[in-house]
Amino acid sequence: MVKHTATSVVTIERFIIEEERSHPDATGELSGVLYDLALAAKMIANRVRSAGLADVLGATEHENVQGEVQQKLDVMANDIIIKAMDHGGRLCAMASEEEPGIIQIPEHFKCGKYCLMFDPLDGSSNIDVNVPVGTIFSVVRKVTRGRHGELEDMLQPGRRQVAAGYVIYGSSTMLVYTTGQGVHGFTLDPSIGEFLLSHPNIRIPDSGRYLSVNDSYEQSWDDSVRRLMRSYKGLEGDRKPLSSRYVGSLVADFHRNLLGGGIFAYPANRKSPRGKLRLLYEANPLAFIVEQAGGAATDGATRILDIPPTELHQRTPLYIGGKGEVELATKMLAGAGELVEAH
Ligand code: AFP
Repeated sequence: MVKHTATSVVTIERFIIEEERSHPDATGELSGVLYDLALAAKMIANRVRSAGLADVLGATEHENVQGEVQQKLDVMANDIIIKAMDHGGRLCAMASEEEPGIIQIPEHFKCGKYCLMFDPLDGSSNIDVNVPVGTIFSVVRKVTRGRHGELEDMLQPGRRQVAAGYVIYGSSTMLVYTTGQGVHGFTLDPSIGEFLLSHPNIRIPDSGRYLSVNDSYEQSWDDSVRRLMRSYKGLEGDRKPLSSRYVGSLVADFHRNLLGGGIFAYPANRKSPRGKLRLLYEANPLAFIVEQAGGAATDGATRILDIPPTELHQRTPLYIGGKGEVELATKMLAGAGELVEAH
């Protein structure tokens, strides 16, 4: 691998190729998937950036000047990813949080050995108020034998992911990914249209700083969850209190805690007994990333990456962040009862 110095410019393409070279048996297919995703991210970033100008906010049935029906930004992001990924010959199927079933590769394109699962624009209810949103993705290897990908290929436990990442459309656009060799972050340089390596080998700090949870659900949490949150806040036990930060955009909350330390929690509650977040499109990819960065993720009873998925849009409670904070969740929620155990 080339030694990267403070002054060397490392594009995401160069980085992916160098990572591929360290695997003598790699065919380049996974590199191609990642590179196509980076391209889709640039296209989405472009739309998100001009959201206020291009009249693409919110739902609309209006036609634009080209006579095309204007779409909501999350539908646009979904279409951009599908169109960027369906023809490369590397994927055998996709699944999106925006679509009810598996997205097949059109017959006239070659099928490959990978499946892609993604949340095209997470936190999209925040777009109208200019709060960061993100794209999350997960790649697994096909396990069935036919040409097309099947449900069985998608429903693999998260520990079988071969790559996962997210893009945050914030004050700058960043793409963060892992292929199981650490977590690396790239910042989009808009002047040259390239993602450049800006955060090599991200490690989540050992001592947490932030607690990200939507406190307004407190009244419908289980008692054990309430006690856990009081411990994080230093109101019970002898822990130093964490600082509360909650954007309500998972990628933004996760990214801040990955760099600054702490925990993001979306517990089960009485209204959502399985939590809100999706196992395949949100919890699994972020769990792979956090573990690669030295952190952990659990649903309160089981390591996220060990949960056997049973359906595409399955939800799960999520506690994700630094090892110490997640261990405390596991300890305090152990045997906590049906709200937590129901995943
Ligand atoms: P939207 O895509 O509807 O904005 O939901 C975002 C999200 O899935 C995730 O990004 C947040 O962490 C979570 O929901 C926030 O949910 P609450 O509003 O219930 O706290």
